[in-house]
Amino acid sequence: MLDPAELTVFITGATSGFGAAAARRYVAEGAKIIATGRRTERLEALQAELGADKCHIITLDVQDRAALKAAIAAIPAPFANINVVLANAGLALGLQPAYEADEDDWDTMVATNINGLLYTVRALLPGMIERGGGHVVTIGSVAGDYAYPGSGVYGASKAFVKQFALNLRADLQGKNVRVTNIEPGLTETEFSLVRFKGDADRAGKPYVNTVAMNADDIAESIFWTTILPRHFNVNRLQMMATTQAFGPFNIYRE
Ligand code: NDP
Ligand code: 8X3
Repeated sequence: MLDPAELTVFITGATSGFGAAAARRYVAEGAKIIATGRRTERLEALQAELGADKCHIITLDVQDRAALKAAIAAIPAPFANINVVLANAGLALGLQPAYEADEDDWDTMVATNINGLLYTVRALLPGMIERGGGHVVTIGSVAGDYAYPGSGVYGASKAFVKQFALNLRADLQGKNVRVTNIEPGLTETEFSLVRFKGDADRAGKPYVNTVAMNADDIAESIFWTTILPRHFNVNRLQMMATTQAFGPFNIYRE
């Protein structure tokens, strides 16, 4: 296993959910992290909790390619040797069928889940290759593997992430950079609150009378893939709550 103390992890979406849980997990094991997201107060609270020697923070919207590049160029020396990128920032908006969906929601999901992830990975990969290797972890979803009504552009964006991660593997052969796409199912975070735009009643429904996964479960899986011996690459890791499974194919009848 790799020594986590040798890892410097750049995390997008560290203000909540998987990203915040991963930040805590890595620092608990001795790694350094660069925590990013749009909500500065949350980043500051995370840094106060984890310590400025272990947690550098950058207020960042992944949709802003120029800002992302400038922020990465300005990372202070103790945090500059990034060898893990956790491209986690993302969101679902709405659950309407495609013929009723809000096109602005589509734009935001594409700009964040696809473009933001691409900008993040593109900006950080050359440095990792130059320094001799590293690991890109992308956050996909079961929604990128299976269709469900209302998944629409969200699920399609996660299918994009999955294929991009696999294509990266092909490009990075011989560069000592690993790539893993993590594909979780139902996990209780702020995801649903964001999807339903702050409607807490609606957002809580997916988690009622069942047991979902939690952010620490996913952080543990992310962490595990990145400390495996260097010769070993987990390409894709799909996980669900034990309570979640598959429905039958659905046949419409008049
Ligand atoms: P949360 O809503 O709890 O966290 C999402 C994070 O993404 C926040 O830190 C948010 O930070 C950040 N983010 C959103 N938009 C931007 C942006 N434009 N720029 C920078 N950061 C942004 O949800 P999760 O932790 O659950 O989601 C994390 C990832 O996991 C997402 O990609 C999601 O699609 C995926 N996922 C979630 C599942 C679930 O059931 N929870 C299952 C499968 C995948 P801020 O608002 O401060 O910018
Ligand atoms: C989030 C999981 O099933 O809500 O990616 O789309 S799901």
